Amino acid sequence: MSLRTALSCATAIIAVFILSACGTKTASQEQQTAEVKLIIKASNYKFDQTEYRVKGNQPIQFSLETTGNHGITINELDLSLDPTNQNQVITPAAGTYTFECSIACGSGHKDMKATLIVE
Ligand SMILES: [Cu+2]
Repeated sequence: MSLRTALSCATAIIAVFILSACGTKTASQEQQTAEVKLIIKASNYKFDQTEYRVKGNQPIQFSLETTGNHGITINELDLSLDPTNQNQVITPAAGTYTFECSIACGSGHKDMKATLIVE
């Protein structure tokens, strides 16, 4: 085995360890609680605010409280909430994220839009 091969093997092994460490972290986040919470309420056919503000770079528990079949997806943040999955903890990066209802819920669906501002 050449030195180069040995090094790439070692790199691969280290990468596996790092990935499994990340996996452990994700598992603990699946408890889905954090001290900082943002509750987004959805109903037919609006969100309770047009603009939500949070301080970023900390774990935030996003909670969807919904009357009716509504959801939120923000792909950039890997955030996805719906009536069957109402809580998710993420550590969002600063930015402005517009989102809309992710479920084809009815006649007012297209009006269900809001903005998340992460400071
Ligand atoms: Cu909808």
